[in-house]
Amino acid sequence: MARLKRQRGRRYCFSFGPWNISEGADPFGPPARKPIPFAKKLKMYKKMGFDGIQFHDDDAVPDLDALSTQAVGKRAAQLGKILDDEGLVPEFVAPRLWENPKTIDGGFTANSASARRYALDRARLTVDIAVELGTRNVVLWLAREGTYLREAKNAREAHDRLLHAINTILGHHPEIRVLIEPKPNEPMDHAYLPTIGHAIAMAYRSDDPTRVGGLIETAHAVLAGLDPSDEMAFALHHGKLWSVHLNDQNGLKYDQDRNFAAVDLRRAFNQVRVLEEAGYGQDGEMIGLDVKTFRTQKLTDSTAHLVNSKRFFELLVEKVRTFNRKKEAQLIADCNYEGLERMVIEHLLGAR
Ligand code: XUL
Ligand code: MN
Repeated sequence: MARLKRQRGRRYCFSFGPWNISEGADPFGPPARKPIPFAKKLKMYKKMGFDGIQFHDDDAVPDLDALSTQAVGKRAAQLGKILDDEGLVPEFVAPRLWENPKTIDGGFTANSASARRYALDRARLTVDIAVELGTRNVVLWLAREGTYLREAKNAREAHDRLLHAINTILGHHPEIRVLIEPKPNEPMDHAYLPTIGHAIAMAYRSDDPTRVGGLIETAHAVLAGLDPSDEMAFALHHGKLWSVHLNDQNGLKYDQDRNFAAVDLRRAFNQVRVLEEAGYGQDGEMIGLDVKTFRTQKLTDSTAHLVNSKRFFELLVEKVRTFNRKKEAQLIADCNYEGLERMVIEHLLGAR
């Protein structure tokens, strides 16, 4: 009972990365809006109701390839101070390994030894940045760790290399945690560690399984043909859901990063439900959003998708908390799944 009461009053903490306020470029056209400077974005977070901020390594320290390790550390420490002043919590840092010319065929799993060396160096630098900013979390979205064609890499060897990369990160700092963000495809035809099941299997093989977990993105689970709430439940079962990227996805096509709940309301309800029931957030986990606004959106309204996705989440928390659990239990006991389906849909539609 006490736990339920605590949950009722529980307030979620929301986060997003600066890349979620974007200029609207896509593979077929250049930017459609002027960029908003990073310093200005930082000032927008609190006003929009967000306390957490996510980073790629070069969001935190631009042009890091041109700087010495010491200079990178110094810049990261300066940013850490700015975040403190703004009252913002750094949630994670992720090495952006997919844009560098050295990693065009992958980083950790590249066939080229020098590309692999670069990827590991950059992962260690990401750890240094995370420590200076004040977060334990390093996220690995393994963008180009996969193949355009199946024969291009030795997949078994690639998994050895991924494990080595995870262990390298763990070994670089005793408190750092690795959060694997699985995605099955795009930009590659097939990515390694395409689902949370793969990620968690790898976590248990690592030098310190207690420091390897996952971040689940709604759209990525849908792209794998899986139900995001079941993927979350699987990670929660293992005590390994350490962050989420809530958004939505309209079927099996390019990664859309649509507003949370905007495509499939019921699927979103079930994600909120699984998080709420597990007490997600009570150990500092954040509700991260990885959403993109439409290319057509005007600059002045180009953050509405973040505020709206947060609102949709909060409205769904209310829907979860007001779902009649007694009636639900009775319908389940009676195997009356038609009744249960009607109850869910009526609840979501606000029918009386
Ligand atoms: C890519 C994706 C990334 C990661 C962070 O699909 O979701 O933005 O979340 O590197
Ligand atoms: Mn993401």
